[in-house]
Amino acid sequence: MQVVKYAFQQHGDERGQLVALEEYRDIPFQIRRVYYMYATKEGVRRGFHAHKSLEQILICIHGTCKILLDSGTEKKIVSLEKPYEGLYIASDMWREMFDFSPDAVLLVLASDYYEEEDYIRNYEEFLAFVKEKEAKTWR
Ligand code: T46
Repeated sequence: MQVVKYAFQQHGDERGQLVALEEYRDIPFQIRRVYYMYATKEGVRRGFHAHKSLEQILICIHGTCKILLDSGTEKKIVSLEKPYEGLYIASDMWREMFDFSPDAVLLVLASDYYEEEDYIRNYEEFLAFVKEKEAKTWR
Protein backbone atom coordinates (compact mmCIF):
# COMPACT_ATOMS: atom_id res chain seq x y z
CA MET A 1 0.00 0.00 0.00
CA GLN A 2 1.35 3.37 -1.00
CA VAL A 3 0.82 6.17 1.51
CA VAL A 4 0.68 9.58 -0.16
CA LYS A 5 1.66 12.29 2.27
CA TYR A 6 2.26 15.78 0.96
CA ALA A 7 4.62 18.32 2.48
CA PHE A 8 3.02 21.57 1.33
CA GLN A 9 5.13 24.59 0.56
CA GLN A 10 5.49 26.89 3.56
CA HIS A 11 5.80 30.60 2.97
CA GLY A 12 7.71 31.53 6.06
CA ASP A 13 9.15 34.87 7.04
CA GLU A 14 9.88 36.74 10.24
CA ARG A 15 6.10 36.96 10.89
CA GLY A 16 5.55 33.19 10.86
CA GLN A 17 4.25 30.60 8.38
CA LEU A 18 1.60 30.52 5.70
CA VAL A 19 0.46 27.57 3.59
CA ALA A 20 -1.68 28.08 0.46
CA LEU A 21 -3.53 25.20 -1.19
CA GLU A 22 -4.86 25.46 -4.72
CA GLU A 23 -6.97 22.82 -6.43
CA TYR A 24 -5.24 20.85 -9.18
CA ARG A 25 -1.94 22.47 -8.17
CA ASP A 26 -1.33 21.47 -4.56
CA ILE A 27 -4.47 19.32 -4.26
CA PRO A 28 -5.04 16.65 -6.95
CA PHE A 29 -8.80 17.20 -7.21
CA GLN A 30 -11.48 19.86 -7.30
CA ILE A 31 -12.23 20.97 -3.72
CA ARG A 32 -16.00 20.87 -3.31
CA ARG A 33 -16.15 20.75 0.48
CA VAL A 34 -14.08 21.65 3.51
CA TYR A 35 -14.85 20.40 7.01
CA TYR A 36 -12.93 20.07 10.24
CA MET A 37 -13.19 18.36 13.58
CA TYR A 38 -11.95 19.65 16.91
CA ALA A 39 -12.56 19.19 20.64
CA THR A 40 -12.37 15.45 20.04
CA LYS A 41 -12.79 13.68 23.36
CA GLU A 42 -9.95 11.61 24.81
CA GLY A 43 -9.83 8.02 23.57
CA VAL A 44 -12.34 8.64 20.75
CA ARG A 45 -11.95 6.82 17.45
CA ARG A 46 -13.80 8.22 14.42
CA GLY A 47 -14.34 7.14 10.86
CA PHE A 48 -14.91 3.39 10.47
CA HIS A 49 -15.90 3.64 6.84
CA ALA A 50 -14.67 3.92 3.25
CA HIS A 51 -16.14 5.83 0.31
CA LYS A 52 -17.28 4.72 -3.12
CA SER A 53 -15.80 7.69 -4.97
CA LEU A 54 -14.80 10.51 -2.58
CA GLU A 55 -11.16 11.60 -2.43
CA GLN A 56 -9.85 13.59 0.50
CA ILE A 57 -6.81 15.26 1.99
CA LEU A 58 -6.48 15.33 5.76
CA ILE A 59 -4.43 18.04 7.44
CA CYS A 60 -3.99 18.24 11.19
CA ILE A 61 -3.61 22.02 11.26
CA HIS A 62 -3.22 22.09 15.04
CA GLY A 63 -2.20 19.36 17.47
CA THR A 64 -1.71 15.75 16.39
CA CYS A 65 -3.68 12.65 15.50
CA LYS A 66 -3.24 9.27 13.84
CA ILE A 67 -5.00 7.72 10.86
CA LEU A 68 -5.39 4.01 10.21
CA LEU A 69 -5.58 3.23 6.50
CA ASP A 70 -6.86 -0.19 5.51
CA SER A 71 -6.93 -1.21 1.84
CA GLY A 72 -8.65 -4.51 2.60
CA THR A 73 -5.39 -6.42 2.31
CA GLU A 74 -2.97 -4.13 4.10
CA LYS A 75 -3.11 -1.71 7.02
CA LYS A 76 -0.92 1.28 7.81
CA ILE A 77 -0.96 3.88 10.55
CA VAL A 78 0.02 7.41 9.61
CA SER A 79 0.74 10.18 12.12
CA LEU A 80 -0.26 13.73 11.29
CA GLU A 81 1.85 16.08 13.37
CA LYS A 82 2.63 19.10 11.23
CA PRO A 83 0.24 21.78 9.90
CA TYR A 84 1.93 21.64 6.48
CA GLU A 85 1.46 17.88 6.00
CA GLY A 86 -1.48 16.47 4.04
CA LEU A 87 -2.52 12.84 3.85
CA TYR A 88 -4.27 11.81 0.65
CA ILE A 89 -6.99 9.22 1.13
CA ALA A 90 -8.43 7.54 -1.95
CA SER A 91 -12.08 6.52 -1.93
CA ASP A 92 -11.82 2.78 -1.46
CA MET A 93 -9.76 2.95 1.70
CA TRP A 94 -11.17 2.09 5.12
CA ARG A 95 -10.14 4.84 7.56
CA GLU A 96 -10.14 5.36 11.29
CA MET A 97 -8.89 8.48 13.09
CA PHE A 98 -7.62 8.19 16.65
CA ASP A 99 -5.13 9.41 19.27
CA PHE A 100 -6.29 13.01 18.90
CA SER A 101 -4.37 15.41 21.12
CA PRO A 102 -6.78 17.62 23.12
CA ASP A 103 -5.88 20.61 20.91
CA ALA A 104 -6.14 18.73 17.58
CA VAL A 105 -7.95 20.37 14.67
CA LEU A 106 -8.26 17.99 11.74
CA LEU A 107 -9.10 19.79 8.50
CA VAL A 108 -10.40 17.81 5.53
CA LEU A 109 -10.50 18.87 1.88
CA ALA A 110 -13.00 16.76 -0.04
CA SER A 111 -13.56 16.22 -3.75
CA ASP A 112 -17.34 16.23 -3.46
CA TYR A 113 -20.35 17.34 -1.46
CA TYR A 114 -21.58 15.36 1.51
CA GLU A 115 -23.56 12.35 0.33
CA GLU A 116 -24.46 9.57 2.71
CA GLU A 117 -24.92 7.18 -0.26
CA ASP A 118 -21.18 7.41 -0.97
CA TYR A 119 -20.29 5.88 2.42
CA ILE A 120 -19.49 2.21 2.97
CA ARG A 121 -19.96 1.79 6.70
CA ASN A 122 -19.96 -1.99 6.90
CA TYR A 123 -16.52 -3.65 6.86
CA GLU A 124 -17.70 -6.82 5.06
CA GLU A 125 -19.35 -4.66 2.39
CA PHE A 126 -16.09 -2.72 2.06
CA LEU A 127 -14.11 -5.95 1.47
CA ALA A 128 -16.63 -7.06 -1.17
CA PHE A 129 -16.47 -3.60 -2.83
CA VAL A 130 -12.67 -3.70 -3.03
CA LYS A 131 -12.71 -7.26 -4.41
CA GLU A 132 -15.28 -6.38 -7.06
CA LYS A 133 -13.31 -3.26 -8.11
CA GLU A 134 -10.13 -5.31 -8.43
CA ALA A 135 -11.90 -7.97 -10.51
CA LYS A 136 -13.19 -5.24 -12.86
CA THR A 137 -9.64 -3.89 -13.28
CA TRP A 138 -8.38 -7.27 -14.48
CA ARG A 139 -11.38 -8.02 -16.76
C1 T46 B 1 -14.18 10.83 6.43
C2 T46 B 1 -13.52 11.15 7.72
C3 T46 B 1 -12.06 11.48 7.57
C4 T46 B 1 -22.23 16.51 7.55
O1 T46 B 1 -23.39 16.91 7.71
N1 T46 B 1 -21.49 16.99 6.51
C5 T46 B 1 -20.21 16.59 6.29
O2 T46 B 1 -19.58 17.06 5.33
C6 T46 B 1 -19.64 15.62 7.17
C7 T46 B 1 -18.23 15.13 6.95
C8 T46 B 1 -20.40 15.15 8.19
N2 T46 B 1 -21.66 15.58 8.39
C9 T46 B 1 -22.43 15.09 9.53
C10 T46 B 1 -22.82 13.63 9.43
C11 T46 B 1 -22.81 13.18 10.86
O3 T46 B 1 -24.05 13.42 11.45
O4 T46 B 1 -21.61 15.19 10.68
C12 T46 B 1 -21.77 14.08 11.51
C13 T46 B 1 -20.44 13.38 11.79
O5 T46 B 1 -19.97 12.76 10.58
P1 T46 B 1 -19.21 11.37 10.57
O6 T46 B 1 -19.72 10.52 11.68
O7 T46 B 1 -19.32 10.80 9.19
O8 T46 B 1 -17.70 11.80 10.90
P2 T46 B 1 -16.38 10.91 10.88
O9 T46 B 1 -15.39 11.66 11.66
O10 T46 B 1 -16.64 9.51 11.27
O11 T46 B 1 -15.91 10.87 9.33
C14 T46 B 1 -15.58 12.05 8.64
C15 T46 B 1 -16.23 12.06 7.24
O12 T46 B 1 -17.64 11.83 7.37
C16 T46 B 1 -15.65 11.01 6.32
O13 T46 B 1 -16.04 11.27 4.99
O14 T46 B 1 -13.55 10.30 5.53
O15 T46 B 1 -14.16 12.16 8.49
